[in-house]
Amino acid sequence: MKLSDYVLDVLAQAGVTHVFEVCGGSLAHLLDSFYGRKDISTVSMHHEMAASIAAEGYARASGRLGVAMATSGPGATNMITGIGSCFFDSIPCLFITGQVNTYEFKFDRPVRQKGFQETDIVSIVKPIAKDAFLVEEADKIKQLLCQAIQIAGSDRPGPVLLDIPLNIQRADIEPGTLRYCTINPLQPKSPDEKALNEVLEMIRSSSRPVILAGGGVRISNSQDLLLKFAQMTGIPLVTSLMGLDSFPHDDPLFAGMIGTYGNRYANLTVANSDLILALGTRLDTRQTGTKPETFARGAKIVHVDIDPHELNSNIKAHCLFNLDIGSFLLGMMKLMKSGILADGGRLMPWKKMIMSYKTRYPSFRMPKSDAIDPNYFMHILSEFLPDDALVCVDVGQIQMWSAQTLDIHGTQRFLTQGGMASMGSALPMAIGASFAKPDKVIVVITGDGGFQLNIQELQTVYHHNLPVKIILINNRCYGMVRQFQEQYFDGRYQSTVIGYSNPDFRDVVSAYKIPAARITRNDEISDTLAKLFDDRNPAFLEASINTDCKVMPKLSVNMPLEDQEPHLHRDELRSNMFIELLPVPGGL
Ligand SMILES: Cc1ncc(C[n+]2csc(CCOP(=O)(O)OP(=O)(O)O)c2C)c(N)n1
Repeated sequence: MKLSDYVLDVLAQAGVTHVFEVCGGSLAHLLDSFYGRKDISTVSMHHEMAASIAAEGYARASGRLGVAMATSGPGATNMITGIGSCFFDSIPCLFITGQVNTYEFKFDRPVRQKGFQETDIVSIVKPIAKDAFLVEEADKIKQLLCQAIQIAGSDRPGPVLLDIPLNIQRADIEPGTLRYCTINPLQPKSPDEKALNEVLEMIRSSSRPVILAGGGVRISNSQDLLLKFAQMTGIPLVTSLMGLDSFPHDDPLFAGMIGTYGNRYANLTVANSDLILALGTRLDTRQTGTKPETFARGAKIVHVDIDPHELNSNIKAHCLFNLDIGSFLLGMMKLMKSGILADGGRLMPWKKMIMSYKTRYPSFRMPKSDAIDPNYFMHILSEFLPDDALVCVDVGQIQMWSAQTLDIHGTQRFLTQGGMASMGSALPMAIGASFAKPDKVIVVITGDGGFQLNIQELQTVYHHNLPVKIILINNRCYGMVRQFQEQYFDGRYQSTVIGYSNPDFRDVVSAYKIPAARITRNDEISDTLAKLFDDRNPAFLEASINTDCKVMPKLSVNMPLEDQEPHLHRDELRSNMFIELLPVPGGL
């Protein structure tokens, strides 16, 4: 059979239903193999960056392998952003690039290029992929394909790239006789019972414990176990940005998102804890503050991560588990069967304190003027979001306003890029998510800057009539960088306001035949959102806000997690603390 047909057979067997691509000569045979197939189809995008991120969105939304394809040269290099994002955020994706015929390769010759668009994509992506292979011989396809799929999904997931030259794509193969590789996926390690018992002891003797849930919880599909564990132990829980949708926000144990732009109540909770169970989180400086030694100074830390290199990397923990989160939680719950952890009210004072943080420092306040307040907008949006909506969030201030205030509950998801944090990622991510979960309403939250990076994908939304609701928060600038310039560059808004402009988005969106509305006042939010979610058709809403809106609270460089801007009066901050304040604000 033709090798390109075989590739699609294997992908379909692996559960892949859609492949996101932009066509090109070097992809010709692979694309031709889709013709007439019912079990697997293409989604033709309008930029390979968007195709790569759509595959990422498909994988994030479904937990299944995401696949994108692009032609050699510019097609391949345009996919780098999505590949890197999957690497940093541990998303299982396979990227297939077409390549010039092997007999057109330059190999070791000291020329820059031989075949048209010949580009060594394998070497280019190796530092940001779990692995990358060039299929040089047809009879290796079975082995390499199976290896690529397994590597992408196993252990700590991530992207793998397969570069398939044209003459290999069209080769005739006999799959039954091909070499096959047997990779033994890492057997889940069983937790060391003695170490788990130590953790139990630590929990029992702790009076201010907190669980910190990261992206690893969802990646290991452990969100249900986590809920059970939290409820069994009664331990309050905060999340990182990546872990935001790993726990229902309407559960009384939920205490917000921590970090530079985290909720003040979440940061205070972590700062004052005496025990942190950090699950599937890197504890990077956006979570801990730039001086890790100031982070949760009074706490013992138990750190669980599937990747041994992440343990003791930024923060030194007291107890380390190189484990899948599910194995850790199951191990703990097995020990707890004997009922030793019944909370019995011991944690009540701690929970009351967390409640008082929440009441005093809420994630939004009632606006005092007509102008749309972005946190208030997110609060109202939560009321209208369907219980199973998938929210895809772009990068910038809008990412932080959404994360601070949206109430994620039910089977809602919050999908956003953490490590790569590429502007323009939300719309293609929503397209991928929509194909993975066709029965769900997908919501895009984007800024005016980010929207323009992949605005062409409105055509993909229109073409497939996807139930994608796009919400654009328009501050007419690159707000996140502008805020930075206001703080650190005396308000010199070079390239964020100066030199920046955007079009009338309603006109642009209408040209793609998607209905578009615009609001400017808080009192318009509810009615417009009600209309937006009235049906399952694509729709667009622009909410215009003031250019100088800021994301607050914010943790500045060198400051300890509890001391965000706007700074609390010293006495007020002290009244919130169980542990000693640092002598000078931010200084050590
Ligand atoms: C591809 C890319 N280029 C540049 C950046 C740097 N960057 C981060 S946030 C941001 C501003 C985003 O502006 P906008 O989309 O309007 O959202 P806002 O911050 O105003 O809410 C920029 C330029 C980035 N993250 N990604």
